[in-house]
Amino acid sequence: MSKKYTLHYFDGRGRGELIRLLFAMKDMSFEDDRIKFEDWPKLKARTPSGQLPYMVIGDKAFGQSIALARFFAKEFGLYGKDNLSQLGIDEILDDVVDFRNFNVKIMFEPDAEKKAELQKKLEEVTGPAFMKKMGKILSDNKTGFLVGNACTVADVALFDIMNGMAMNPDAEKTFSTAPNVKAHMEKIQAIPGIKAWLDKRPTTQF
Ligand SMILES: N[C@@H](CCC(=O)N[C@@H](CS)C(=O)NCC(=O)O)C(=O)O
Repeated sequence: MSKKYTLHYFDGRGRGELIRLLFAMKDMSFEDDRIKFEDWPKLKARTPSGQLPYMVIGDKAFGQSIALARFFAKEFGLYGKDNLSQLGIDEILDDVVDFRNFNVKIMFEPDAEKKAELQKKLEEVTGPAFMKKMGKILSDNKTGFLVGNACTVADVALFDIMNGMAMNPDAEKTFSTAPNVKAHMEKIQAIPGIKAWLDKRPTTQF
């Protein structure tokens, strides 16, 4: 890991934060390029998939946040010990992506009526199902981590989305349904590298 790393993302946590958290956890340095919305149209065509985040590693650019997170998890020893552990980790990464996509869909829904319907579904179905599944994985695994007996990229990904959720006004209600998911969030945020990043990262809207 002696190459230069530059993460290009908007000035927000969003789909870029998991990568930042992995670097922070391992106290690794990277350049954190935060692109302004007004500059995005002219930069879009120059990115690997016309979307952010992407990352330049050495002299090569790569897109897709989860592919990048998985790569750094492997580099940093945060991707489990065997294929079965990695399957468990990948399942959780996909669950987190699905849950994030549902939230993003609500955020960008222009029709007020459809937006309210989706919000109701989030509160009554999708959110509780996600919390229930994560809570069950944690209670079945019994180590305080999602997979195996050490922190993996799955724990950091769940932490990232829960940390965002904790900023919502109704967070306590959400966490009351899965206290072990809240305890997990608190455990991951106390990891020294993560805590140091949370204390110094810029405050952003998303
Ligand atoms: N699957 C992609 C999705 C990337 C994505 O949706 N990026 C959004 C920001 S979070 C974006 O670039 N939006 C601007 C655009 O599409 O022009 C990933 O995980 O990297």
